[in-house]
Amino acid sequence: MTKKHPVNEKSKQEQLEQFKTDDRNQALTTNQGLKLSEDEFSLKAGERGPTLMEDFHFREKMTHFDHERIPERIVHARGFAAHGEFELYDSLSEYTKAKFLQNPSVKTPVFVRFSTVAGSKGSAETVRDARGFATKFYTEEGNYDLVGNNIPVFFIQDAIKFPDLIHAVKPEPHNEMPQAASAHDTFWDFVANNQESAHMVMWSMSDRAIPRSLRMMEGFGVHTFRLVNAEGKAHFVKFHWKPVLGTHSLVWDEAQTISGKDPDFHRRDLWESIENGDYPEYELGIQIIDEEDEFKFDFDILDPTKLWPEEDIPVKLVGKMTLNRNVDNVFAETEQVAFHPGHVVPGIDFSNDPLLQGRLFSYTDTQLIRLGGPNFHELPINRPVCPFHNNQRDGYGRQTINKGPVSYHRNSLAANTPAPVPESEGGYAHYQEKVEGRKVRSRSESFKDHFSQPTLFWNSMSDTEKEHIISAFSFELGKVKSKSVQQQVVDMFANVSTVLAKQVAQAIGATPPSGKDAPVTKSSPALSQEQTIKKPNTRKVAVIVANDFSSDLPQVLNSLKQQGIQPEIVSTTLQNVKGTDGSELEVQHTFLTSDSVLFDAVYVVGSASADEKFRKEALTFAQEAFEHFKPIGATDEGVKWLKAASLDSSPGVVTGETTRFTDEFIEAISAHRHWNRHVI
Ligand code: HDE
Repeated sequence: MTKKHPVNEKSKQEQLEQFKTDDRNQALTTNQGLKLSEDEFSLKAGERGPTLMEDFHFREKMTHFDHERIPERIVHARGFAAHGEFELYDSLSEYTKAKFLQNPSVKTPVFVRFSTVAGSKGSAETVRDARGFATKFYTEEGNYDLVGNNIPVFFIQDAIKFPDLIHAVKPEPHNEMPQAASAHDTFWDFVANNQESAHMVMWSMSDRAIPRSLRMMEGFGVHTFRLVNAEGKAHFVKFHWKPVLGTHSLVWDEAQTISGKDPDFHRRDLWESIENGDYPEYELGIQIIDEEDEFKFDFDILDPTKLWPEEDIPVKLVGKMTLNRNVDNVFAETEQVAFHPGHVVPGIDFSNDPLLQGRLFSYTDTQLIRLGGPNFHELPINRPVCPFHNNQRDGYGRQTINKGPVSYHRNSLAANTPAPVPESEGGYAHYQEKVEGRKVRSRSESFKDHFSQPTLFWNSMSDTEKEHIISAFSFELGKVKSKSVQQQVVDMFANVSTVLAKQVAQAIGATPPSGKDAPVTKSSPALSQEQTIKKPNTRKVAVIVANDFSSDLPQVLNSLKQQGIQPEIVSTTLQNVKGTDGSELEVQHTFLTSDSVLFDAVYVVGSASADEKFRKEALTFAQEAFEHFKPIGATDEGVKWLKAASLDSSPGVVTGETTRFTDEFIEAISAHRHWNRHVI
C-alpha cells in the first residue's frame, strides 16, 4: 500500500501550523527567495528617467497585487469564521455509524463560517437577511460539512429555481440597488409569483433575520438527511444547532443604525468574544423520523419549505460545539474554505429533497470558478485530517507531488492501488433506497400546501413578535414601487393571516383583504424567541461616567463582571476618569466613537461636576436604549437626569434609589428587552 500522506497524520491545528509564516524580523525577499536591497523605488534610467522593464521586483510585486482578489461567493459573500471543536454527549450508534458520532471522548476539530446571503463581500452585517451557518467537521473518516442556515426552511422547493430567486433578491441589474436588502420590487415580485416562498418569507420578516449576535442564533441543516447505522438501518434526520446563550435579535431601528455605526458588528462581536475567552457554544440537535413513518405527517418530509414541529418530533441534543480560536488570516481560511453538502462520511446520507439534490451539484461547480481550479481541496483549510489518495492529477495550483508513473484504475503496475475499500472496512456505500418512477418535470401534490406552516409560524409568535413582522412587511413593501406587486403580496399573505395582511395593506395603501382568520388550532412555542434561554453573560453595558464619580461605582462594576456582564466605560475623552476617592477608571469609548446601539444596556452614572453637554450626550444614550427596550440603570447624578427626562419609571429602568440596585439591574439585563415599556 502507498504510504500515509505526511501532512494528514497531524491534527488539523498542527496541519495548519506548517503553512503559517511570521514575516516579522525576516529579510525582505522576492517569491524566489532573492534578498532585496530596496523596496520603495522602481528601477529607473536616471533619477528622473523612465522605469525599466528589467525591474523584476516591481513586476512581481505589482502582478501579485493585481491578482489579489478572487471572485466573491455568488451568495453568502459576506462571511466570518472561527475554529473550534465538537464533542458528543452519548454514542449515536443506534442511528449512525459515522465515527465522529460514536465516542464521546473524541474531540472533532471544526471550522464554522457564518454569513449573510444577499449582500456583497463589503456589505453591512446587521441587514435583514438569512444567515449562513456552515460547519466543517474534520473527522478521521474525511470532512463532513453541515452547510446550514439560521432559518429552518427555504424559499423554494426545487434547486432549478435558485438562480431566479437569487437574481430577484440581489441588487436590480439596471442600477445595482439596493445593496444587501430584500426591500425592492424584484424580490417581492418573485415572492408573489412563487408562493412556495411564503414560509421562509415569514421567517425573514421576523426577528430571526436580524440576530443580535452570531453567538445567539440557531442553525438548521434545513433538508431532511439520512442517518444509517452499522446494520444498514436508516432514519430520516433534521439537524439543529442550539446556541447555549439562547436565540436573540436586534430591533430593526437598531439594526439599521448599527449598519452605519459599525458595519462589522457581528464579526467584531464573534472575534472579541473568542479573544476574551467567552467561547461561543452551540448544542447539536437531531430530530429523527423512522423510515416507516415517512408518510405519517400532514406535510411531505422531503419538502424544504416545511419544518418538523419540535413539539411533535422532539429535538434530541447530542453534542456541543465550542468555537475557541480565531483565524490567523481571513483570506487563507475564511475566504478559501470550500463547503459542500456532498462532503459526507459513512453513516450520513441524503434524501430526495429536490433542493438538496441540486445543491449536491452546485457547490463543486462554484468552487471551481471561485478558487480557480480542481485542486481547492489541497488548500490548508480544506484538507482533511485523514489521508487522501486517488488517481486525480495536475490542474491549476496542484500542490501534491504524486510519485510514480501509475495514475489510473485498474492497474497491475501498482498492484491495483489506490484501491477501493469494502463498506465493512469504512468505504462509503450509498444507502440503497428503492426508487422508481417516470421521468417528469413536475411538483409532487404533497408539495403544494404553501400556507399551513407559515400560519403555524404566525400563530406561534408573541404579540411583540407579530408587531415586528407587520412592521418588517410594511417597511419592505413600502420600498416597493409597483402597486401591483404590493397588492399581490398583500393578497398572498392574507392566506397566512388576514390580521397581518390588513395591517400591512393599511401601512402601504393597498386594498385590505376581506374575511377573518380561522380559529387557531395549533401553535409551536419552540418557534417563538420569547421562549428562549435568557442569560446576562456577555451582555455589553455602556457605563457613562464623568470625573468625580462616586466611590461605590467600582464595586457595582465588579458585581456586573461576576455575572459575566461586560461593562465598558464611555465618557467625553479617552482620559482616565477619576472618582471622588481618587480611584481611576480607564475609558474605552467616547461619545464620538460609540453609540447606544452598540450596547445591550446603558448605565448612567455621570457626576455632579459633569457639564450640560455631558448630560445631553448621556441622555441621548439612555433615550435610544429606552426606545430599543433595553435595560437602563442609573445611580448618582444619573438618577436626576433620567427623572428630568421622564425616563425613570418604566419597566427595565432601574435607579440607584433602590437599595438592591445592583441585583435589580442584573435582573433587568438578564431579561434583555422590556417589551412592556411604553414607547411612543
Ligand atoms: Fe447554498 N450555495 N445553495 N444554501 N449556501 C452556496 O456555494 C446553492 C441553500 C449555504 O460559508 C454557494 O461556496 C443552491 C440552502 C451556505 O462558504 C453555492 C441552492 C442552504 C453557504 C450555493 C442553495 C444553503 C452557501 C455559493 C438551492 C441552507 C455559504 C458559494 C438548491 C441549508 C457557505 C459556495 C460558506 C453557499 C448554491 C440553497 C446554505 C452557489 C444551488 C437551502 C451556508 O454553491
